[in-house]
Amino acid sequence: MATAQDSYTPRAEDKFSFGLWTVGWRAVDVFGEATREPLDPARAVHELARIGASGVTFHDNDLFPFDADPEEREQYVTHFRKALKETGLAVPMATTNLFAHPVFKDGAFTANDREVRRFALRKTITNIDLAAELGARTYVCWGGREGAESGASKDVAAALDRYKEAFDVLTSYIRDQSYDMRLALEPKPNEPRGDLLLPTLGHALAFINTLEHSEMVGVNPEVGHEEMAGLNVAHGLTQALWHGKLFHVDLNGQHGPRFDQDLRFGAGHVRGAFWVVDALENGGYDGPRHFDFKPSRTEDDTGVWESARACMRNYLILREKVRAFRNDPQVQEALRDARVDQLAQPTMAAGEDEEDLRRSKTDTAGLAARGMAFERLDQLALEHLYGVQA
Ligand code: GLT
Ligand code: MN
Ligand code: MN
Repeated sequence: MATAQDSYTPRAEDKFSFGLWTVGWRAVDVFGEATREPLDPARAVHELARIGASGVTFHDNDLFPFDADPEEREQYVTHFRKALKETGLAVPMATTNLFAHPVFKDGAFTANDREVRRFALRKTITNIDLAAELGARTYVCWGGREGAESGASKDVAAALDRYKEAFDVLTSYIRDQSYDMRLALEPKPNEPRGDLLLPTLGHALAFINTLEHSEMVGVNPEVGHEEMAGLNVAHGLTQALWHGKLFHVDLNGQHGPRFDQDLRFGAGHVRGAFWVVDALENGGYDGPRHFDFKPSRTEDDTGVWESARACMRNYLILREKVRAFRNDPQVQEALRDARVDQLAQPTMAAGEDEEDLRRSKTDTAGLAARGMAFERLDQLALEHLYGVQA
């Protein structure tokens, strides 16, 4: 991997950010112990700045332990604040850990036990205050423990009522405090629960419509989570943008429907990653390019920073390829041959009504016989990706 400055060197305007929990992952998995030492958040901030990121994100308990008292908490936060000041790194987003502590074993906002739900809301509100103080404008809510393993154990309709109640409480709190902040729901189909609530972007978008301040709530799609559900991420991102709901994004890599791999961005489904970058770059998204990945368990500290750097590098490589694809005259011709431009045209002509439509004729045999020329168009995309078209 090139370490010298080249055209894949990140810049501030690329808006790359990383979660503290990503580079700080100690690689504890279901079968094995940690392979790496704990990472001091202040050191993470310095290293991220060194490799060219411009933002860092956190869960409350990435910064201070679950049981820290207010004084201890302040010490940890002060240490972090100092690193932010020294490096100029921003905090574009923050989130709450509502999944690690055993109290959340049956969920947080949708736990059957009311006391757990009240605690989860209190924990979130407390961290929203810190997020606002550090300048975060997006607050992510990943419902990792909101779900079930068995049928009767969760009254799903009641759980959705409580989920809605939680978002209504949080948005009204943010409004009351006049924080410049929006919430972003992160869907995931399963893991750690057998089945999670709001499993896909579509479920989340429909749910958001029911909220009291739905304009303050959008989505934070994660590449791997959508691919775990066998879905097309670029399509999902584009639909979220179409609804004006793409508030944030978690970029990483995944190989189809299996456990959540959280590979570095660009590893995993490479062809999907090409279209993810196209969807973001050409679909009007201007938020952070946030990486939510786990450096492989095989890696030491050096490997952690190599894989973090590679997330950004792969994004920039793919961005260059996407631009070349879109600017290629052969591609523009192939797009016309594939009649992609025609889709922008409304199906009904101006002033036309259903009677006019009924009277109009269609050459079904001619249309049926005509190929769509999609294969040539897709081959051009692949050739750009494979590096044989410049
Ligand atoms: C956790 C999860 C991620 C979420 C994070 C935010 S935490 O690591 O796997 O997908 O984005 O809570
Ligand atoms: Mn994520
Ligand atoms: Mn994930």
